[in-house]
Amino acid sequence: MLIKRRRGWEIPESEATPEEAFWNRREILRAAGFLGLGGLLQAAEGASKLYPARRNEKFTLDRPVTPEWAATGFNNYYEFHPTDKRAVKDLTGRFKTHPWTIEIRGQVNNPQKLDLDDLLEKVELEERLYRFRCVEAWSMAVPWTGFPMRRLIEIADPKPKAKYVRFVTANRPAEMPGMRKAPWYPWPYYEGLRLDEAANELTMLVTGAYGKPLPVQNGAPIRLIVPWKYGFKSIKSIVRIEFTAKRPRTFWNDVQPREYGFYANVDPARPHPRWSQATEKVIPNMEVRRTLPYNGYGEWVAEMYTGKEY
Ligand SMILES: Nc1nc2c(c(=O)[nH]1)N[C@H]1C(S)=C(S)[C@@H](COP(=O)(O)O)O[C@H]1N2
Ligand SMILES: [Mo]
Repeated sequence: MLIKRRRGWEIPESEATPEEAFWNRREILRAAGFLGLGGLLQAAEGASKLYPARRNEKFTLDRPVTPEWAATGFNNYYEFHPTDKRAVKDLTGRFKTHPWTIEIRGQVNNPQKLDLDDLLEKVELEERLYRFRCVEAWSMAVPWTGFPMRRLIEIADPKPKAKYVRFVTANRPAEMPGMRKAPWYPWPYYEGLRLDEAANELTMLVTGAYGKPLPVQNGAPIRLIVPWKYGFKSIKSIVRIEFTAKRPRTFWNDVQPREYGFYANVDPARPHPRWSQATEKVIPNMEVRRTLPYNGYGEWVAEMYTGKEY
């Protein structure tokens, strides 16, 4: 799948798996000038053992799962295209997701640079069905594969001073054409959560969707998913996670402070300055549904808030 997505080639998995075939193929293709394919094959081989992961049945939906073609073909990812959601998936071909390192730093006892393959051996992946609500009033429902952010917090072991977590996206203009198209944005994309929000049972670090490795357009190789908040909090392709004493700045709050707050909890009663948030259009058919407070996750998260956070 990874190969097909990245290169548009058809190589059945059975051909990529056996050790001998793998090395032969790699050498042949290298000789032909396809540098880096070995890494892709290795990534695909490792990934085939991780996906699909066991579904956690605790998280159920009140609506159908969004068709995969829609969730992977309609994306907000400004680094690839700042305006055309349908164009994003076709602009991802240069983006290298393997190998991948995540830097953990700040107010922690275990600052480190973590190789993603090593991290995925330490944690247990599971699948969860979550609703996903963009601040632009569209929504979807996706089977994400990942692990609770809480596991990463345990690995980092925050000091008492740590009160917030800051996340930063990859900064690779040569591989992310939207960054060059829209140089006025304060790249790289950055987001933040309060530490208790990051440790909430719902908060996931996601590496897969639809039982497969995450496509680049959805945030490969690793993104955040915070299902009770507007989608822009769910930052993609994370390279740095920093634990801080002070509340970090966030990308959309810096760009449009009047329109996007730090908390961004889904709230049908608080309109966006330019549109209502009372309803949402469900992709791909765009049927209208009522938006739920905390996107329907109040039972898990409402107790963290006074109701005045925005
Ligand atoms: N780095 C980065 N992360 C991002 C964005 C982005 O432009 N860049 N867009 C956000 C927004 S506005 C939404 S709605 C979701 C979209 O996720 P999806 O493409 O998987 O639906 O990603 C969020 N994470
Ligand atoms: Mo969004």
